[in-house]
Amino acid sequence: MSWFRFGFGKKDEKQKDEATPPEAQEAAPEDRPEPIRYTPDPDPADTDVAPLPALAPPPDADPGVSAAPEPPKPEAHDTPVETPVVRAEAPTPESKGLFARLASGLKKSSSRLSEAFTTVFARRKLDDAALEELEELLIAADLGAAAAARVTARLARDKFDAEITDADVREALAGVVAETLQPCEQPLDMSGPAPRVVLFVGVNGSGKTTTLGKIAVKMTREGASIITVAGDTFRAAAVEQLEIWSQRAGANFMSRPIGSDAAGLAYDAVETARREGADAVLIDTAGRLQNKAELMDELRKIVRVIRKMDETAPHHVLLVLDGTVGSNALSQAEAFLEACGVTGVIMTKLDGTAKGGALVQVAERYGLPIHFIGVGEGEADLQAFSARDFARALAGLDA
Ligand SMILES: Nc1nc2c(ncn2[C@@H]2O[C@H](COP(=O)(O)OP(=O)(O)OP(=O)(O)O)[C@@H](O)[C@H]2O)c(=O)[nH]1
Ligand SMILES: [Mg+2]
Repeated sequence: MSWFRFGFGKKDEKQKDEATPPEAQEAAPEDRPEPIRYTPDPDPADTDVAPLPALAPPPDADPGVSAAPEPPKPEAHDTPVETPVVRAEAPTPESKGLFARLASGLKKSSSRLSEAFTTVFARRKLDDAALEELEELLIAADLGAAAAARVTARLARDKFDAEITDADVREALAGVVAETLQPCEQPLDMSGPAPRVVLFVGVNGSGKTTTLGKIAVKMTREGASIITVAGDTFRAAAVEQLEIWSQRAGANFMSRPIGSDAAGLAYDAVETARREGADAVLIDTAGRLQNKAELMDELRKIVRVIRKMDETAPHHVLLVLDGTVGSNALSQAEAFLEACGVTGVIMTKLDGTAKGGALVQVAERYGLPIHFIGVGEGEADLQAFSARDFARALAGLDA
């Protein structure tokens, strides 16, 4: 079963109009994610960033810092470029295996809750004291005050003064969580004029590079031509890590020597992708704590510089959140949203965390699209986000 659906092989009327410079093209509204985006002012100080001549190597070439130059392929722009549409599939019976994976991943979260439910509701009617205790418990499980209050309100409405079971609480919890997350369940839409530019941001170690690698693998398997960009120019190991993922994916890979300007590399990559007719550019960035102003400024610069090449880009700014950090995810979302206009969220490490409930708080406060969740380190461990599955797994219920 494919995790993504690409629209290859069909002419898309939203494709690039060759008569219009890409800079002047407007993405159709439906091509854009939710309009939760920060629009930095153009900064003339950045005009010194010059396009560099590096070219993407062919997919089967050994990816490297300076790929052997290839002649440009103007024909890629003369004929309609097939547009990839990366969408999550609707949950089907075949996705049961995936649910089992998520459920076992979220077991720590769900068993923490279920132990608590058992304690609170053993031999007890649903009275005010029990409701209060339950609410505290849900808050402690990183669900946030608002969602916790809705769960208890629902139980109070349906079951007040009655004997209630564990299952009643779980169903109420799953229902509220699914409703909260439902509007955020959105596929990563890669339709629109190529190349689509995707920036991966987040704090140190949240899973950016791994997630980018997983997505690159899925996309290239569906036939997309991808350029991966080692925008973490601080650490050699980070460059190497992405290069390995890119080889695995058969994606073109671009990097620059350690210490180089990440924004310049990003600009170069977008220019290369346009020249080469690549479908998408996936740009990794260095991890940065959300309270480090200088580093957050570097992200702003990357976005500004990319916009000089294509004012509609980056088309997605994906915030990669580590599912084990709990409520700290909120301040991360706030800071990255302000700095670089996050358009969507991916939560990783949901395999084995007791803090998975934090996703509910992020959804509640910021309403950002949630595209995927990470449930392991391997390339298959990336799931299209399903609000219902997440909610049921969190509540310890079957699919
Ligand atoms: N269990 C688990 N581990 C993950 C997941 N995603 C990433 N990891 C691991 O988390 C660690 C950090 O992942 P990276 O992809 O290097 O994180 P990063 O955000 O790029 O890190 P920096 O570049 O240092 O900021 C690695 O060991 C990954 O294998 C996941 O969904 N589940
Ligand atoms: Mg990294």
